[in-house]
Amino acid sequence: MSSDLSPIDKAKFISAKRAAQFVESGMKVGLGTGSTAAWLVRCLGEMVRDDGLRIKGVPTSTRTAELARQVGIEVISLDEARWLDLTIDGADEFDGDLNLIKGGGGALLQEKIVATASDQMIVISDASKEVETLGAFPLPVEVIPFGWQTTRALIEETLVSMDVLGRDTALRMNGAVPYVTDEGNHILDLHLRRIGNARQLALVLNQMPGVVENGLFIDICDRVIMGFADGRVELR
Ligand code: ABF
Repeated sequence: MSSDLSPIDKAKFISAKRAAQFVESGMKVGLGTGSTAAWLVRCLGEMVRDDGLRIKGVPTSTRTAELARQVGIEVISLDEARWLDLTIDGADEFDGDLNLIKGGGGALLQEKIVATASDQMIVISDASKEVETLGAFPLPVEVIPFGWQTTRALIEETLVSMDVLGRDTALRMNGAVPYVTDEGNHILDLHLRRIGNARQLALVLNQMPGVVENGLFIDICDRVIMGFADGRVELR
């Protein structure tokens, strides 16, 4: 790890390095998306190169697939793997029940599919992701392009009856054009500020026609490894 890393990058690296110790040869491993997960992929690549680690990696985005191949990890599809021993991924927020908000990186759909097809999911993060109550981070919701504005209006109507503080929604942009996910969908970011009942909101959102998936990961994460720039880790 180069010494000129920022404190937050050091913290992310420390959490990723500790999580990599849970990976053993022969495992099929879900590889997350985002800057923290990128540190994990690099750590595993080093273990493949220097320690003879033998794993098969299932990426959760095209950019993770590219990085995994670059560092020498054998990449297979989820369907080739069928089931995974372990998925390690980042998060945007986690609460005391280890429920998560994910999707800031735009990969929530593949991340949730891969994480739920795993015996265990470990989240790696710096300390800034730990929250009392989910919601300060805008909740990503993946919607199909067809009728997305109608879907957005339906979501806003539904939010009126939900236990949330904020109700603003925004189409995620990529510069001047709407952001497009690996599956060709759009993302609506819900600025809810505080989510009183994440479990209920996750169910309601996914009942709505036009909604593909939402960034609330309820009862999926088994363990969080939080890293600190001074080298410490805390497990949750
Ligand atoms: C990904 O990692 C996303 O679900 C989440 O939004 C992101 C966190 O990004 P970072 O690790 O760069 O803080 O799993």
